[in-house]
Amino acid sequence: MINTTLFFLTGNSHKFKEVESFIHSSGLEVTVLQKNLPLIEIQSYSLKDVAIHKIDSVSSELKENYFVEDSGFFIDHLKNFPGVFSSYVQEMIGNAGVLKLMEGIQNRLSWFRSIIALMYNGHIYTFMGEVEGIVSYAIRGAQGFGYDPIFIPKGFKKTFAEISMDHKNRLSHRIQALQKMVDFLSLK
Ligand code: ITT
Repeated sequence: MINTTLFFLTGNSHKFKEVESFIHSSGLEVTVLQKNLPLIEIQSYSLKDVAIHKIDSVSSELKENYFVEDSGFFIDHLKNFPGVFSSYVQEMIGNAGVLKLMEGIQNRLSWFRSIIALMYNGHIYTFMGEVEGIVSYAIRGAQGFGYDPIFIPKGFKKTFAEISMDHKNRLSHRIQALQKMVDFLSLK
C-alpha cells in the first residue's frame, strides 16, 4: 500500500472537502492537497475529454502526482442538459431557473456523473461514478453546493442539501469515482 501525496487541482472548495474527508476515512495513506491552478477547459460534450485535457495541460508544470474531477448534472427530460455545462448553467440561471424549465414535467429522472482523471507516475487513469435520482419540485436544504438542493437520490426523500456531507459521501457520484481511484491506489 502506498504512502504518498496527491494534488487535487480544483477551485471548488466543496468538492475538495468531500474528497479530503473520504480519502481520510478510507484509511489510505494518501495526503490530498488542494491546488488551484488556472486550468484550460476545452469545449466538449464529454466530461472525460474535458478531464483528460485538463490533466494534460499542466503535465509540464507539475512533477508530482495529481488528479482533477469533472462532474455534471444531467436531466433526462432536457436531453441531458445541463451536463458538461453544469457550472455555467448554475451560475447563469441557478436552481430556480432549472426548476422553471421542469415546471409541469412528470419525468424528473436525473443523475450526477463524475470523472476523475489521475496523473500517476507519468500515466493517466480515469475513474467514473454516477448517482441516479429525481429533480425535486422545490429548492430544499442548505448543505452541500450546486444542484444539491434540487436533487433527491433514488430511494430517498431528502435532497443532497438536506443530508450531511458524510451521508452524501456514502451515495455520491464523486465518491463512487473516488472509491475506484482508492482501490487502484491500494494495489500500488
Ligand atoms: P473545478 O475547479 O474542480 O473544475 P467546478 O465547480 O468548476 O470546479 P465542475 O466543472 O466539475 O466543477 O462542476 C460542474 C458543476 O456541477 C459544479 O459547479 C456544480 O454546480 C455541479 N456539481 C458537481 N458536483 C456536484 C455535487 O456533488 N452537488 C451539486 N452540484 C454539483
